[in-house]
Amino acid sequence: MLNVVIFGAPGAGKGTQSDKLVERFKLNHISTGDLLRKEIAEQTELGKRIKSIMDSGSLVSDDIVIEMIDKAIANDTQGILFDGFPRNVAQAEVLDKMLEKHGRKLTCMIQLDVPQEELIRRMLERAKISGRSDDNEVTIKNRLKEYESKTLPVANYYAQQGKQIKINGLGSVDAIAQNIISEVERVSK
Ligand code: B4P
Repeated sequence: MLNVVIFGAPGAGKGTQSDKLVERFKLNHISTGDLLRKEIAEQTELGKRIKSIMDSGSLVSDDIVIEMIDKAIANDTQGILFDGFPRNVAQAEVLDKMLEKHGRKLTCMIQLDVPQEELIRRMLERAKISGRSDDNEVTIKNRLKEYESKTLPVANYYAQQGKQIKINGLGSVDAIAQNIISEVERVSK
């Protein structure tokens, strides 16, 4: 069973490429960003607590996100694509333990590489249609800072395990998807 992490800076195209991978490999798509936005939209108690954190561009606390992921793994029967998780090394360590508890292990981590100017351009472009309150210049700067300091070390964590696969995230969505699909097919043989 495939268990893949898609990794990259905010705006790198994780959500966009996830749609392609899910279609190709029939995976369960677990996006922590989407799960958190759903809580906010439904105005749950949790949603009220996390809205201001997400609007500031900071990461939501590990406990909240980890509980969501644990439930998702327990309910899955088809393989999982983790999108936007893990976001720091502590989450990466917990993910390994959770997968082990369910008799699984990570297949690979796909890292989308996109230069910072392009990330900012994409998120400001998305802001025009997404209505996402975290797609504005001030929040984007903080999200990128959070990424550099807390999330980027996760890449090294997977490199040390030999699980990291770097993909150029510039170019057409379909060409990038094809590169990712070839790599996932190669490592899952
Ligand atoms: P996320 O929802 O994960 O969002 P993201 O990183 O901004 O976007 P993504 O990389 O998926 O980009 P997309 O495909 O949309 O996180 C939001 C917030 O949730 C975080 O800031 C944090 O507060 C919280 N959070 C989430 N997970 C967490 C965790 N584990 N722990 C703690 N907090 C957590 O692409 C961006 C744009 O680029 C789109 O408009 C797309 O159309 C465009 N695009 C994509 N590919 C392109 C290409 N090849 N060329 C040109 N444009 C492209």
